[in-house]
Order: sequence, then structure tokens, then C-alpha cells
Amino acid sequence: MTRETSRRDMIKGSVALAGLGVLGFPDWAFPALAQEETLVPFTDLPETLVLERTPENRIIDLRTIRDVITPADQFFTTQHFGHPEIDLATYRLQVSGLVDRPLSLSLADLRAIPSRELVFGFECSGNRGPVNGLSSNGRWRGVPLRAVLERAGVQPEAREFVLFGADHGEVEVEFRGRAYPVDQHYGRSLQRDQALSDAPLLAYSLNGEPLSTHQGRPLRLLVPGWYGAPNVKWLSEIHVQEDQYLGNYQARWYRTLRGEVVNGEMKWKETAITKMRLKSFIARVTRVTPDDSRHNVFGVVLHDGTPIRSVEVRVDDGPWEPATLDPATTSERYGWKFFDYTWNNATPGEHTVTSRATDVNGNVQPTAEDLEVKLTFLEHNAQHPRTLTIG
Ligand SMILES: Nc1nc2c(c(=O)[nH]1)N[C@H]1C(S)=C(S)[C@@H](COP(=O)(O)O)O[C@H]1N2
Ligand SMILES: [Mo]
Repeated sequence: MTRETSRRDMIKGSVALAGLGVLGFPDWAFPALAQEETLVPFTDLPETLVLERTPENRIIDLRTIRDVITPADQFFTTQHFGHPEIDLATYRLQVSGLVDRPLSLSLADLRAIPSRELVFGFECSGNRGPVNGLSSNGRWRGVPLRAVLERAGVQPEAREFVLFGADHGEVEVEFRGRAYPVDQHYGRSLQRDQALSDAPLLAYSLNGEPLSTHQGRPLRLLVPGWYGAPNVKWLSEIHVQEDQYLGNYQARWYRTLRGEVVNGEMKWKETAITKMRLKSFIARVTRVTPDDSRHNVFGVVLHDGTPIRSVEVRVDDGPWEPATLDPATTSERYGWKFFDYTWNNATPGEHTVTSRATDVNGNVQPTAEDLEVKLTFLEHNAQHPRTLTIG
């Protein structure tokens, strides 16, 4: 049996699987493929992925990415405490703490503030190969966080801006070998310079529609260029304080432990999850000619907004060759970027295809070996070698 699957076979497969609640390749998945174009399965990836892991959690099947802007009902989604119940009529965003005028803003109040659009693609900091299904790219609209903070009047001693979601649940706070179970809201904080900068957005719509429950209806924070965790959904309160905020999802859950050689000595550092680390991944390989003479390698770049200098692709242990960045994606600073590479005259047999991105500061996407000093699994931006069989 050939390792390649035609578009028709994939659609047939999805019909057979539909009753099981497991998605194969739905009909919308490959309209971008031309008649003769066929998908070459990755042998490092299961043939079918379970996209809806629970009603609240969804990943994307990266082989089906075609739109620069991910449709809202396909946007990946995840959270810790499920979906909170929010009554839009009585919803208020509270602004409290070290401000001159505490606020209680309705949705109408928020919508009366001049809004701004933001194309922003982000990934969950836990996103990693081979599945890499926890990223998407959206066209958001909302009001700058700064506009709301200015209305409240931030006091001089304010240092820390804590954004709480309406969702909450039990977390175990560990202290010296003992766990204390307490109820906490999902909360993330920004430092003063970040909170009062132009960047953070309080978004109420995605792709022109009000946010769905999955995306944090009615309001969420977006920190352009950062990982998913800071993008607090179901935003209910902004609390301004002087002390550092040490809630579970700020101080403990979203941490990376990695080694760094400083003055010839290994230092083990714990750092917070903030800016996205430069990542590229190959999303699909297709055969574009009836014979095996030409294949297209398509992939995605996620980054912190620093412009991309290059993306390269390598087949097996061959030289790195330049890929082409899709200009329709490079114009948006914080959007994800697409790339293509034409692989000519692929030889029959097993191959490995790998991509790596480099930004204009000369930052090169690391290899898995480079990341061996990263002991915890978040921020896994390593080059991911895809395996496949030709012929
Ligand atoms: N209120 C709240 N916001 C949250 C979370 C959460 O558990 N509660 N999870 C965060 C994490 S870890 C991620 S990756 C993103 C996912 O956003 P999405 O569901 O829109 O893709 O939401 C973030 N915002
Ligand atoms: Mo996440």
C-alpha cells in the first residue's frame, strides 16, 4: 500500500470516523490542495488526531492549516478550570487597588472607548512537537489596557497589575513540603512598564464576531508577542498593587528551569513565561506533480514580533536551503508567518525534513540538543525533524 493518501481517501476516512467523535480530515481541510496534489503522511505523527479532547479543549490539526487567520471555531483553546458562567447584562470589569478612581465598567462602557485591531497568533507555552496543535492566528479587536488604566488613574507607587479571570478552582499551594489546598482565580500579572505600554489589548471580538465562550467572552487580555498563558480570558478584575503577585499561574505553573553558563559556571535559572521563543514547524508536505519530482513543504513560524530574517529547510543531513516567507503574513508584526519550500526530485525511501527560523537579531531557532539544558517542558521551541516516506 502506498504511504500517500489522496484527498478523496481522506474525506472517506473522515466520514467513517465522524460517528466516533474523532475527526480525521474533514471536507474543509484541504480545499487548498490542487487536484493532483496529495498529502505525504508524516510518520512521526499519528494519522488521525483527536481534535476535541474535551468539550472545552481543542487543538488544531496543523496539516489542515490554510487560512492566515484561523476561523474562530477552529482556534485552539485550553484553560485550567473549564468555562465560567457570565451574564453579559450584569457583567462588569472591576479596576481596583492603587488607582485614583476605582472603576466598574459594563460592556457598553468598554465599547465606547476607541478600539483597535490586532492580528496576533500565539501558542500555549506547552505546545510542542510532534503534534504542535496549540497555536492559532486571529484578528482581534478591543481597547488598549492603557486606556482603561488611564481612566482609573494609576498611582505612583503602583508596580504590579494583576488581571483576574472569572474562572476559579482549587489549587495546591506548596510550602516546605506541605500542600495547602485553596480556591484561586486564574490570574496573571504585568509589570508597570508592560501594563502602561501601547501593546496589551482588552479584546472583545475575534475575526469580527464577539468572543465565544472558548475565547473568553466577553473580554480577554492579549499581550502581543507573548505566550498564551498571559492572555487572561473572562477578564473580571484588574487589581493594581505594589507587591509582586505570586498566584499559582503566575509564580509556579508557568515557569521554565534552564541552565545557562555564566562566567564558566552552570547557573540554573527559573524564568517566567513571557515572550514567545522563536519557533518554526513544518505543517505539511504535499506531492505537487503526479510523479515524485516536486513536493511542497509548508510551515508556520511563531515569534515575539521581532522580524524574521530567514526560514530554512533541510532534507536529511543535506544543506540548509532558504524557504520563502509568505508576504501576506509578514506584514502583520504579531501574526504567525507561513513559509514554503519546493523540494525537487525527492528520492524514494524514508526522509527527514526540518525547518529553522532566524530573526533579524541573529537569534536562531535551537535544536533539541541545544535545549537539553532546559529541564522543564514549557517553551519547547526546538527544531522538529519530520519523518516521511517517498514512493
Ligand atoms: N481565565 C483564564 N484565562 C486563560 C487561561 C485560563 O485557564 N483561565 N489559560 C491560558 C492559557 S494557558 C492559554 S494557552 C490561553 C489559551 O487561549 P485560547 O483558548 O483562546 O486559545 O488562555 C490563557 N488564558
Ligand atoms: Mo497555555
